[in-house]
Amino acid sequence: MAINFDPAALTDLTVKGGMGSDTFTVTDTLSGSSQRLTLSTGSGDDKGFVQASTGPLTVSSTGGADVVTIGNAGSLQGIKGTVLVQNPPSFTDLIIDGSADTAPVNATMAIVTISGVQQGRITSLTPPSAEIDYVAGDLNSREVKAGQGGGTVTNTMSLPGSLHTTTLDLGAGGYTVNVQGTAGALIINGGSGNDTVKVGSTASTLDTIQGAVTVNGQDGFDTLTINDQGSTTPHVYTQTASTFSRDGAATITFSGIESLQPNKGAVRAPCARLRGRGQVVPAAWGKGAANTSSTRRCGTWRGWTWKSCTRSSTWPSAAFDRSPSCRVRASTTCASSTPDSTRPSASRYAYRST
Ligand SMILES: [Ca+2]
Ligand SMILES: [Ca+2]
Repeated sequence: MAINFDPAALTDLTVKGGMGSDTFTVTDTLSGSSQRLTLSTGSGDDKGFVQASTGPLTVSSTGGADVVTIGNAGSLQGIKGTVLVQNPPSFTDLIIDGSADTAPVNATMAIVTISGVQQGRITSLTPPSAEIDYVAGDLNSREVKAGQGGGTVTNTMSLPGSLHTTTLDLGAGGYTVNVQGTAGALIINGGSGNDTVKVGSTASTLDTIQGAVTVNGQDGFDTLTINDQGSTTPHVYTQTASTFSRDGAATITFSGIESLQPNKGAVRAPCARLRGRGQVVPAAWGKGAANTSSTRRCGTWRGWTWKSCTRSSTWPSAAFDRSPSCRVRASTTCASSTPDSTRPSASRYAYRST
């Protein structure tokens, strides 16, 4: 049964769904800039389709694993009023589908803090009068399908949380994607266009890349540029045929890339074992009693910062983190910061500090 009303007579309008798993389609909203339409989907696992908005729209939920799709047959041009998606008790999968739009875009996907709440904000995929906003902690995932006109998409931050993935599908358009920061996983599917993906902060470091980044270039000629040349702290870099990683930053995984351009900052050599496996222990260290866990020593020698360990032959030992960063664990206490003349009776490990 239809409920008819005069939109001009309403200050705002709230529609509350029931407990079942329902489907809601919003073909338009109220038209005043302060006339908010609020759709609360109820506690079921609901589906919401937002095809158009003229005034502000909130799609909320009282629970359930909802899926909210914004777009009308792949176009976001009908979204002229800002849409806010939230689901305080649970999580929503948000799909933003502009795959059929043909105009070039210069879009930004950001996460901003408003009154202490992390809120996502996507601008310029829609007409300029609208944003697509969401409460970051209320989303299970977000998927953005960009249009065929190409352009630029800047991702200043992705959803927080290791399980909360952001997927950006570039489709047929040729795009430049700037990945300036990630908190959770970000997957970029390049589609058939010729795409350029640049990973790194505005200061050209990977410090802000804390969620795994996956770049699938797919078809076309795709370029992946990794910018860490702004890093002044020496780092350990590891590159394989499909990954690039740096200590203190999340791994970048790639496929279908025709041009890979990694720009490294100051480089530090990875861990090395000074004794055993053919490594030479400096004679200056002399002979002495075995180190024990309570007498770990630290020192420097020829540009290496080293740490002596217990007699244990285990490597890695509890004192060391054998990751490429080779950080000495905080729980390890140095008995001395001066060169140690004690003979390393068992194992002595080091990393080159510069
Ligand atoms: Ca719901
Ligand atoms: Ca591509």
